[in-house]
Amino acid sequence: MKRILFTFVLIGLSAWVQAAARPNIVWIFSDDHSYQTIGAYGGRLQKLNPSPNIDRLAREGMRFDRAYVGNSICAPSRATLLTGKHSHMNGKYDNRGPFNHDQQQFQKILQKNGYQTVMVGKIHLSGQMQGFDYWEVLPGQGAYYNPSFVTEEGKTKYEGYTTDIITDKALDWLENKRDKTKPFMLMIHHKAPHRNWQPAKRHMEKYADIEIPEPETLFDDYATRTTAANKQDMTIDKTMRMEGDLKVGKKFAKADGQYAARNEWFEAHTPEGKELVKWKYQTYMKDFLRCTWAVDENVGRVLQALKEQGLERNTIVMYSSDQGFYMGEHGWFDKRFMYEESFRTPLIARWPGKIKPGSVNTDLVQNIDFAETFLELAGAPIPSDMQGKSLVPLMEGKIPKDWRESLYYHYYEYPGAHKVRRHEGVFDSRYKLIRFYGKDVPNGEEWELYDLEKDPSEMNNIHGNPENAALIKKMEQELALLKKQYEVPDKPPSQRK
Ligand SMILES: [Ca+2]
Repeated sequence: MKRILFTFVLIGLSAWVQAAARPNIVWIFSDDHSYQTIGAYGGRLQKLNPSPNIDRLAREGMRFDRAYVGNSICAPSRATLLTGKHSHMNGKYDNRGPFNHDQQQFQKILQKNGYQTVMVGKIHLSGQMQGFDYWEVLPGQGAYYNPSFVTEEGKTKYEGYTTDIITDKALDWLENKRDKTKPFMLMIHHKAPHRNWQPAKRHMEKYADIEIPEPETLFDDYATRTTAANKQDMTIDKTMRMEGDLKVGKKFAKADGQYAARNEWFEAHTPEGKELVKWKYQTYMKDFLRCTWAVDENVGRVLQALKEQGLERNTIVMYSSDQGFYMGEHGWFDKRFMYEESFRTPLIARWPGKIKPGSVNTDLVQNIDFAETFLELAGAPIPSDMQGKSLVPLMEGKIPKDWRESLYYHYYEYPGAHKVRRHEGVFDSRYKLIRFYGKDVPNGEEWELYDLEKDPSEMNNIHGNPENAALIKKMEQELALLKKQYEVPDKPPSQRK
């Protein structure tokens, strides 16, 4: 009996040592959460204290100031997250096409290397997930209230606010269902704050009497830009819907609380022209921030649970979003463009004992890097066909000498929602060269060039200035090099009619 007990203790001990040696990973991923609405990133909204828990993660960990995506739209960004590859390599170009779940994905490799893998929330890739010990995801975009979730067994509906329920499920797994002898990868994917920005009841009155600062570019006239910026369909002015987005109209006339007050005010004042745009901006921003409040509170719940379970020390917690979003900059909402607000995304990581608290990284990182980062954290092999670089050295403050100096970007969903023309481009931390191409682009191709040092808001396209000829040539060469490196096919997939 004693011997059996001794053996059990030994097995338990070795499992414990193994688990302790390799960190757990908690990956919290929201949908469309702009860095402008995260306090740790500073900017015009910081004084509203919009994200106390995410800010705490940044204080205790590292904030990445130059984190970017390769294709600024929901489903392709998620495909890149799982595969560590640009859209042209994983085949998920836009929100419409299928995702091939049979392909290589990092979580399958983690699972083979002894990690428990979990995905809860929004993934926006139809079909059965693979490589997860437990997955429970929202169908498509999912609902804000009383959502259905899909598992291998089918669909089930739950009551409550989706951001809370996603965390409930993740914490239930963490507390009650996991195998405590194994390290884990827990992916908590929020639907919020995606359009149409429906807050939790408890946050409906937040910011009610506050004037949200406007961006300087709210009334951008796109004077120096090419066709794409001039012909898009994503302005607060023309595209944002009164009822569907701003909850003003018949459907909400009999609502209570915030929506009732909003409808009453609107009927009494009926703003027009610029005043209407300003009112829409305020209303949009408040609903958006109310949604991010629930996300932030739920980040706090996860941090608290890790602490209570003694997991804080050996768990790396990362926070990011599938891309950035326009908070009225250039008069827009939505994403898609290679301009900063949608190209860039928040990225924060806390890893006690490894990441120096309060550190800031300014190297160019991209969402192709996430898969390799997870694999290195787990000590798992990294397949040579993944296209990113592990961020672990950056987190440890050991920046490799050959770290990349430019990023490749390519947006494909045209024709499509919001009418953003197809484009690709290169960014080197200072200059950004963008090539719009294809259907509805005059002469099949148009170029833009920005100097982010002199023009951080990207209001001044300098591609037409003759004195920039040498710079343009250099950036074109860099773009060609990146396309070769990432094996971008000469011919992009054909555009739908
Ligand atoms: Ca998104």
